[in-house]
Amino acid sequence: MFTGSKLRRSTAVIGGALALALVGLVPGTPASAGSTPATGRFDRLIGVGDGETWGVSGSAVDLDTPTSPVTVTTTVDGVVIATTVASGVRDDVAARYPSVGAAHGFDIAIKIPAAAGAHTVCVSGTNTDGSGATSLFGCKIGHSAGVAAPTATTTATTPTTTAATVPAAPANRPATGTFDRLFGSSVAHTWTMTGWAVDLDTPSTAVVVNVSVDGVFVNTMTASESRSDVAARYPFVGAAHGYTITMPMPAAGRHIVCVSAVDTSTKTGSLLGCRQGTSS
Ligand SMILES: [Ca+2]
Ligand SMILES: [Ca+2]
Repeated sequence: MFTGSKLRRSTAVIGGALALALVGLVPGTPASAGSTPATGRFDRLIGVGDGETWGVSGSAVDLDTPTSPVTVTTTVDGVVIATTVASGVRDDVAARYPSVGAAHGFDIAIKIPAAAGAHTVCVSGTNTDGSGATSLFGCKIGHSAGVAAPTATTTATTPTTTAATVPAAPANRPATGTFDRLFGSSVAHTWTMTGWAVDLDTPSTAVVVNVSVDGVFVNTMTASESRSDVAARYPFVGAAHGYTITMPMPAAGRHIVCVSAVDTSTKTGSLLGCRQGTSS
């Protein structure tokens, strides 16, 4: 059986426009002691105004141990950059879930990546049962303006003559797209991912999309299926950019499925989204 969770969509952050599945803080009765994963929310990714740091905030709880704080890990572009304990006061959490109390918030500052462009910030929480199992709370995209080039302070001694103006090469645009749905078939015992992907630098070329489950690469395909809705919305790219990927259902339990699209020139991947599903 499959119970995909997409309880809330978050749009953008700091100029970003990627929507990702977030897992809501949902109270429930654990099937057995220690079996419930940590759950929580990645509420905000914001520039704090100093131009050097982003604020990352949300809440986390493990319903097996509702009064113990959950350890929360923040990654930027897949690299762990902060681990913190979610024990800050969140009166709204206590008001909504009196049994867990208020001490479940996190609000940290991370250094803005030096490289200009979009960066994917993800937050996950660790199960308090000691297994080390983590749950993805959500991902958001932040845009870095980059580290400014040093200002020239030397005085010009020998002015260059007739410096040729060489037009800068157009900046590469990373592949982009969506991860629309994750659904399962208990009959075929499969999971299916759908969405679309395109590289705007080469809009008539189908791009490669990669699928990972729990961080491990599992599948790849070329996104070339017809998606009339994509063509309607982005006439300049056409329709042939959809993907439908079906794979064997993973082992019983909760899993995080992520899809990325590969840039046609740089061959680097852009995260299109992550979704959680539970197989049995
Ligand atoms: Ca637990
Ligand atoms: Ca490109």
